[in-house]
Amino acid sequence: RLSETLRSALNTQMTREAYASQIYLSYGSWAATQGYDGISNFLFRHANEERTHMMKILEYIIERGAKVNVEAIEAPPADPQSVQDCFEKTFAHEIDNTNGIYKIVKMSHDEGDWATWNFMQWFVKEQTEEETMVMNMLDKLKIAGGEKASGEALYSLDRDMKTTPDDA
Ligand code: OFO
Repeated sequence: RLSETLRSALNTQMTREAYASQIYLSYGSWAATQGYDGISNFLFRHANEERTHMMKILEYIIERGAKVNVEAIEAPPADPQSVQDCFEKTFAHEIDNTNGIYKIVKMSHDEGDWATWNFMQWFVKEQTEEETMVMNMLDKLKIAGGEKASGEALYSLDRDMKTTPDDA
């Protein structure tokens, strides 16, 4: 049976995934307002992916016969200042989320709850992919000129991101 400590940690992580979705929604809206439709489209698609992470944890808690508490979701941070700032903040957020995941992995290991430990391995892999995804976005932006990227370079980066797969 799921211990209360782990149930509560998983519940918190579930809410963090919902918060992640809000961040991507908010940054995606910002990007759309700035005219970056491709980046916006990418961020919106990713917001949906974060919701699926939230559901995955929610379903696991229920599957283990424990109670889910749907909590209030913190408001997303202020709008980014630039595309570079947007990608950097997204990266910092993913690192943060990875740390949250690792904490639960460690807790389940310490408790010898191997079902939860095993369940969390999917998230460990997913976080590596998400960090790589944002690093790739930052690399592409660097090639385009980073903070000094020309309108033309940003235009083609934006166009490319419309079709960039979520796990690219
Ligand atoms: Fe759910 O992985 Fe990003 O935050």
